[in-house]
Amino acid sequence: MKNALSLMAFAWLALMPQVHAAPVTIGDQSFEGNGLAAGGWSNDLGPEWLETGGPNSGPGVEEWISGFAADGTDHLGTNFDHEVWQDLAATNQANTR
Ligand SMILES: [Ca+2]
Ligand SMILES: [Ca+2]
Repeated sequence: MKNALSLMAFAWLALMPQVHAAPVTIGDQSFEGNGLAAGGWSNDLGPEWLETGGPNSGPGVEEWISGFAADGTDHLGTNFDHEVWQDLAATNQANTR
């Protein structure tokens, strides 16, 4: 009987639908996409990134500070409490990575 229950439990687990993680694309994830010149900066984080106050708002910039590297040459700089985000094609589910 114990072997039959174990076999049934195994068969049930084998037939359960499985949830698989899928990669989520994050556009311009390192702010290298807008092609700044050395020492340059831009208020425009788009089209991938959105920010408080809408496109081209001043408190959020992409910048290239010579001598400072963060995964390439360009990085994000913001004023305190300024938000920058992307609306992705997938929603993060609880208890997933
Ligand atoms: Ca970068
Ligand atoms: Ca901006």
